[in-house]
Amino acid sequence: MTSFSPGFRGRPHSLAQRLPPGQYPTESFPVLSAGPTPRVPAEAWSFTVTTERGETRSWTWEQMMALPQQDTVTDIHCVTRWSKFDTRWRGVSLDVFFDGLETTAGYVVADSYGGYTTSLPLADLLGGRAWIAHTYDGYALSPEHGGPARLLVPHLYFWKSAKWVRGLRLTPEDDPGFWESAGYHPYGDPWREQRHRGD
Ligand SMILES: Nc1nc2c(c(=O)[nH]1)N[C@H]1C(S)=C(S)[C@@H](COP(=O)(O)O)O[C@H]1N2
Ligand SMILES: [Mo]
Repeated sequence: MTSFSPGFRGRPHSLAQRLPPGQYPTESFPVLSAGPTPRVPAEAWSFTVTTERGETRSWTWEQMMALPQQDTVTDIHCVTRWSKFDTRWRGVSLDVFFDGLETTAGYVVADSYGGYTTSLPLADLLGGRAWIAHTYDGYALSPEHGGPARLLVPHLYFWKSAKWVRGLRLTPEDDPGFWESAGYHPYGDPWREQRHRGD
C-alpha cells in the first residue's frame, strides 16, 4: 500500500500552500542531532513496545523487515524552519506494531539508541500517519538520518521523528522528552506553529 502527500491527489496544491507558517523550503536534507551519531548495526537493532503495565513486545531487524512494508511520500517540517517536500520513505506502519495491543495509555515516549527521547499522543502514531522507516529515497537510511531505523511522524515537527529508535513506551500522562523538557511545545503541530511551550 502506498500513501501520497496532498500534492499527489485531489485538488492540486501549490508548493506555497504546502508550506506551514514561518517555514522555508529546502532541497537539501539537513542533519540535526543533539549528540553523536550512534552506530547500530541492523543485526544488533531491536524495537520494543512497552505498555503502561510493563508488558513488552519486541521485534528484531529480521522480524521487522518481514512485516508488511509501506512506501510513503511526505513533506517534513523542522522547527528550525526548514521544510522538505516529497521525501520518500519505506517502512512499517505503527498500526502494525500496535495491532491488538490492549492499552488505556494516551501517550507514548519514543526512546532512541544514544538516549534521545520525545513524547507524543498515542493517537498520532495510529491511523496510517506514522512509521518505523528504514529506507530513504530508495537507499538504506544513513546513520546520520537515523539509520538503521527511525520514527517518522511527518504531520508533527520533525523533532518528534526519533532517529535510531529502539522502542516506544506507553504512558498514561504526557511525559516530556528531550526537546519538550527544554521548552519546545508538547504537541508540535507545524500548521498551528506550535514551536515552543505556550505557542
Ligand atoms: N535520536 C535523535 N532523534 C532525533 C534528533 C536527535 O537529536 N536525536 N533530532 C530531531 C530533530 S530536532 C530533527 S529536526 C530531526 C532531524 O532529522 P534529520 O537529521 O534526518 O534531518 O530528527 C529528530 N530526531
Ligand atoms: Mo529539529
